[in-house]
Amino acid sequence: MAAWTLVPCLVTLRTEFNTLAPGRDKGADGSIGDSAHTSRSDHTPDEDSDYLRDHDADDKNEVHALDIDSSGPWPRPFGDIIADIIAGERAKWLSSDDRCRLRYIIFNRKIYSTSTNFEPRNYTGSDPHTNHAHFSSRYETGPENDTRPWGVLPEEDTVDARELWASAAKAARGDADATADDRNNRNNIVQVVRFALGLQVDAQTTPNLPSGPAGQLARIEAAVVPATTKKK
Ligand SMILES: [Ca+2]
Ligand SMILES: [Ca+2]
Ligand SMILES: [Ca+2]
Ligand SMILES: [Zn+2]
Repeated sequence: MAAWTLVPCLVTLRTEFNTLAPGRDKGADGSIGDSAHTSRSDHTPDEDSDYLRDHDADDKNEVHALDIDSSGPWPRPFGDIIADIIAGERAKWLSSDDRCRLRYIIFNRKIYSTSTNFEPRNYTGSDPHTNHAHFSSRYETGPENDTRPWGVLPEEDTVDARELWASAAKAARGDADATADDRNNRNNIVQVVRFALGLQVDAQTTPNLPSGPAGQLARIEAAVVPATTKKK
């Protein structure tokens, strides 16, 4: 059997490393190892190996290991990235309602494995794994195909409404340490509130406020719009 694929979870992991550092050195990267029928390495396509063939439930010829060159250059230390991956896998492994995807990681003379709840043990193999990290995945179909983020990439910025409001209030009060971001947040909130109340107004013009909902607008504006932007 010649054609083979890397299991989807490890494809996602590799993609995250590539996205984090598009120009990284890939000299020590690797997925497929040898295809000898006697090989027990996770780098060997499983259906090619007499030993691995029955490790999983399917007949897809899959590689269950990935090597990532450690040299980067990375935007943050490679060891920190590996530590984050280990922490994520450990949390899933110890959780009663989640499943980790890795059986073990080897990096920098240490091995972190499910058998020790991902606590480090000394790795004494001939290759100290300093120029690359090795990831071996599980053979169960669920974890093989689990392509949730690995945490290699920074999380998307999220907006906390309370933080946003506190920031806008800072600008509205004219606090000495209010920043340009605080003023932008204030202006954005004012625009959203005006839009929500159906008032088409120029930011530099004091609206001629009718009664009703506009009364609320007046109170909100009093709170968030500094006096300096109001026309006398
Ligand atoms: Ca199989
Ligand atoms: Ca499989
Ligand atoms: Ca397979
Ligand atoms: Zn390896």
